[in-house]
Amino acid sequence: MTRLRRFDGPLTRMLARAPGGFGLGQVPKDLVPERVVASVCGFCSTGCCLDIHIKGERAMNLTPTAGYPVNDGAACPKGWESLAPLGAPDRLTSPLIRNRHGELEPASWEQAIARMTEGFKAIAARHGPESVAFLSTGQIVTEEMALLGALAKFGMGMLHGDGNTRQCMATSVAAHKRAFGFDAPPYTYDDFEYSDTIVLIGSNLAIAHPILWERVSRNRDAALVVIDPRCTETASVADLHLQIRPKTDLVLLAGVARELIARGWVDWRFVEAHTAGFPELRQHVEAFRVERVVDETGVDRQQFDQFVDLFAPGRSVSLWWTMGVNQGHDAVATANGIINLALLTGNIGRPGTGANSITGQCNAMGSRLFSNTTNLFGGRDFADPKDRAEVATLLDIDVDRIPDRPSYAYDQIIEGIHRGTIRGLWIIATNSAHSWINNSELRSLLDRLELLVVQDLFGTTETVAHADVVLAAAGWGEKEGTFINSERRIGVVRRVAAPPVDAKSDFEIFRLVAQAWGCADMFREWTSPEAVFGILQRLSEGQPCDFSGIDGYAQLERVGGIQWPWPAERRGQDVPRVGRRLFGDGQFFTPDGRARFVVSDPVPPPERPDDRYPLVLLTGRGSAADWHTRTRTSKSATLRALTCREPVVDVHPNDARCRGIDDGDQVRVVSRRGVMRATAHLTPNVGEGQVFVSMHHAETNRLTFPAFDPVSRQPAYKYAAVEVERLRPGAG
Ligand SMILES: Nc1nc2c(c(=O)[nH]1)N[C@H]1C(S)=C(S)[C@@H](COP(=O)(O)OP(=O)(O)OC[C@H]3O[C@@H](n4cnc5c(=O)[nH]c(N)nc54)[C@H](O)[C@@H]3O)O[C@H]1N2
Ligand SMILES: Nc1nc2c(c(=O)[nH]1)N[C@H]1C(S)=C(S)[C@@H](COP(=O)(O)OP(=O)(O)OC[C@H]3O[C@@H](n4cnc5c(=O)[nH]c(N)nc54)[C@H](O)[C@@H]3O)O[C@H]1N2
Ligand code: SF4
Ligand SMILES: [Mo]
Repeated sequence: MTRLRRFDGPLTRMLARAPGGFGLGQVPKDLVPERVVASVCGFCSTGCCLDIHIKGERAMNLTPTAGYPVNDGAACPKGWESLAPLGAPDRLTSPLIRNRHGELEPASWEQAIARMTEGFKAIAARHGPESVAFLSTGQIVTEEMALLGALAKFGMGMLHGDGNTRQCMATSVAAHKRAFGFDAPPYTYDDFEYSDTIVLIGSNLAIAHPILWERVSRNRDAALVVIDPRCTETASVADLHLQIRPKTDLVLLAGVARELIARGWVDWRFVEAHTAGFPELRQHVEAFRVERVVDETGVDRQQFDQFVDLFAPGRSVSLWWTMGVNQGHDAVATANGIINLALLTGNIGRPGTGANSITGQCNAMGSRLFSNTTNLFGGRDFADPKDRAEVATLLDIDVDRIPDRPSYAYDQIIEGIHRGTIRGLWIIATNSAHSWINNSELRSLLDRLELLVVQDLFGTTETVAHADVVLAAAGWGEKEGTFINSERRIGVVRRVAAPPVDAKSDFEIFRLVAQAWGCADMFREWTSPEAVFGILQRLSEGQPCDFSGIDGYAQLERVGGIQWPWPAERRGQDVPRVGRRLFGDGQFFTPDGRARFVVSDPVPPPERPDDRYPLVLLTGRGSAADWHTRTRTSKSATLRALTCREPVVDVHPNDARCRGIDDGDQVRVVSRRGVMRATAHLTPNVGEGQVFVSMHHAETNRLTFPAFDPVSRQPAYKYAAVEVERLRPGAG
């Protein structure tokens, strides 16, 4: 197999050394930067690096960093437009407090923080420590989320805090822990280029991770399989597209496992030496005969056989999954079904292999390890007395300050508001009123809170509209710290611009809150992001994610980020240019070192199509230029020009015909929970009986059905029963 261009070729090295990046020879003189600062992108988890061009105090422009191991001089439209949101007119320039007339009005930091801390203290005094909670994010630097997690839980005594990572990665976390013993994505991006077979499951990589998609494109020899109910941008160029019925992946995966066992394509040496649970797997998959798979998934027999052929012994197979798997009612079982295939065929720990969950937000990986929400710092367990004692010693705090049980999950926090047990909520860097499932209900619950504090960059978000106190935050580019990307690479984010007048970094805000709460002494060592990085290194020591050998931000910057693990014994060693993967030695993080096969029977979705709501609603990313609730990407004229501003619903032509709907008609998409207006787009890219709406419209989550995976409690955004109706001209 020919290998395509690697990242450390001479051309790349030359470009990396060119002053201020590449191509500057053609740049007009007044735009030539005085200095260039490299900083990891603040949108997706790919973790590209961008060279920001600075003149005087102004960040003028950027070029993607040549030679950076992740993106080597490339960026997607969002990366290129990273600076646009910073100067947006709706940036918050000071905190706001809701006045007696119900209006948000500017306030000083002293007033806003006092209103928040006094309010939360009063609620906790009346209703106990469980009555105040926080919701955080995968979009601030690790140092900030760690400070927040320590402050809220150890300083302010909160028991419940979760984050938007629950909407995104909770399923992968649970599946990794069950199979590998730790939340450890095993791969390096290089594996895309080394694979003979690349399988993308519920991932629209071309849209959601364009720079990883580039990696796939470089591997021209691999067979690309896409498993998605829609013919996405990604699926349309696959060698094999399994256009599966939504939420039947588990049946397909079990059927493939059965067939592999029947063909004798099991890697016995690997299974015997490094796994546990094979007999249970074999027995379980017996029920998934190919006839059943064909019948339930809608994949035809020939395609099924072609798929299994691509697992032939000797081929390096990598299996990659994203939200089409994670956001389901039966998601963890499905993710473990994927891991089972990799283990069964020994496709893990070697180049071009792996059961590889691709992360979403720029720092979802940081939040999984260090937000101190469902896991205690460093992937530890709140319920384990040994783990609590360790963290107490490492942080020099009283062990009784550490809660002895994990937090409520996001949906349980919302449920707590409903029951009246949660009365104060602090939301940081997530726009729940848009992104949460079935959000009409959530919006009314936010109004029921005694005190809602929202910390954001903008005064115009759907969530800020419900706040009693708004804290004006500095954003990406205006502060520093580190992110961890999907391949476990820790990279540095730099301050390249000043925040608006009176906005403060989340780090500074958390320190002000600590001061006002009266627990600042606990954080005397947490003086700057880099000081906190040192604390996190200490917390990581001896854990699978150990990065205690990193020599500060300077080394990260010099070598293009470092993947964990990088323990103390590697301090001072050269960091290899090639990516590192886990499990090459067949040792997993379970007590006996063996990976686990995990099996369970598929469960049908809790809401099924019926006569009134006969169509299945799928939701997801709409374009490479839109980011989530668009608070940032809508601020760039370039990105706006690349996207659909108004909601569009993709409808199969056969479903449209029988409803009298033409392409471009105005329609209503209706579910049991809400209604949304949209323009109909007729396309066979959605399956018959299914429709698709992007998540970037605030109305989308009026429709979604609030089902949750029972293990990960991740919302099932990708299955709800709806109907689409043509609107008569003039009708509302
Ligand atoms: N441009 C852009 N990029 C982003 C983001 C963004 O907002 N905009 N967000 C980032 C974040 S946080 C995340 S989590 C990732 C998400 O990245 P992806 O998961 O790739 O994106 P989605 O579009 O949510 O879902 C992927 C696919 O799952 C399919 N799907 C739905 N149901 C099923 C099913 O039952 N089985 C299978 N096999 N597939 C199914 C959908 O049709 C969809 O094409 O993207 C990241 N990158
Ligand atoms: N229907 C449907 N819904 C979905 C999904 C889906 O596929 N379908 N996907 C889900 C997924 S995977 C995700 S990750 C979520 C994302 O959902 P959200 O997290 O709600 O989406 P964002 O728009 O990224 O919101 C981030 C907020 O933080 C603010 N912000 C940005 N940077 C900073 C900062 O540095 N500090 C502070 N304080 N604020 C900042 C932004 O202005 C914005 O308001 O949506 C989920 N919702
Ligand atoms: S692929 Fe992700 S990390 Fe890279 S430039 Fe685009 S948004 Fe940023
Ligand atoms: Mo996400």
